[in-house]
Amino acid sequence: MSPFDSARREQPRALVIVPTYNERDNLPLLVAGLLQHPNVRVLVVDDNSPDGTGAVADDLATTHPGRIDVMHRTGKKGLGRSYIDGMKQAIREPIDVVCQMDADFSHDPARLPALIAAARDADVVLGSRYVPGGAVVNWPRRRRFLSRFANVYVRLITRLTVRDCTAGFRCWRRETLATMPLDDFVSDGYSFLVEMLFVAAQRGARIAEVPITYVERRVGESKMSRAVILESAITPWRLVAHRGSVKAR
Ligand SMILES: Nc1nc2c(ncn2[C@@H]2O[C@H](COP(=O)(O)OP(=O)(O)O)[C@@H](O)[C@H]2O)c(=O)[nH]1
Ligand SMILES: [Mg+2]
Repeated sequence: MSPFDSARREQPRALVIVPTYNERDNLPLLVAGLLQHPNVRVLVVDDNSPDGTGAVADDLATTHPGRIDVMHRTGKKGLGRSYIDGMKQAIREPIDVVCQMDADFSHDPARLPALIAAARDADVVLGSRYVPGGAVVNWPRRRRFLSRFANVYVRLITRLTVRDCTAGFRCWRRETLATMPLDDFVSDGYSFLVEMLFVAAQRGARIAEVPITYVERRVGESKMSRAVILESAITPWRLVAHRGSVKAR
């Protein structure tokens, strides 16, 4: 065995969950970027995208046997449910860390190793826009403001101390994720991300942030909606109201 082989083996084994809805043009490039890294596998969770992303994912799975899995769901049931279903499968796999990221290149696959490396000393790692070195590119002023405001709002109400509570690029130690009450999460979208982080913090998880540059998608459409924003406004209050039950679980 060459030293190179053993170095490869020492890299943590990662499974990256990528939820997709109409990401046909983005997915092949994203997968190519992710598979550059050793010991990385991908789980695509597709909500029966009308644009045929599911079939594109199946083709990728055939081209890269053992490295891509595809979970087909029956319709658009939301980002939160997709992540939960993906995570339930992921925690049963022989891996060290479970990562989550968007399919639209807002999260650069080249940053994945930095998140995985930080999980050596943390239970959850966030790819953060709002720590020194982090940045947002191509967001209109309104979207920038909304995200900044959301973070101040969430931090004030929940007392979370991380800078980017709505970060969607994350890496979990598998054991940490396995102890999370996945069936109890009820929210979707950004709220889901905040809810998971809140519960992890309540349970004493060590949370780290590594800087990322978040780039707004160039291809396809955002699924951000008014309902998503409304849910995000209510969720922090709901979380603190039920704080006790979270801890006890
Ligand atoms: N499976 C699944 N994926 C979704 C759903 N909604 C959004 N996504 C995916 O979640 C990621 C983030 O969504 P996006 O629309 O870019 O939201 P934004 O970045 O907040 O504007 C992308 O990979 C989407 O394809 C959904 O209902 N189901
Ligand atoms: Mg996006």
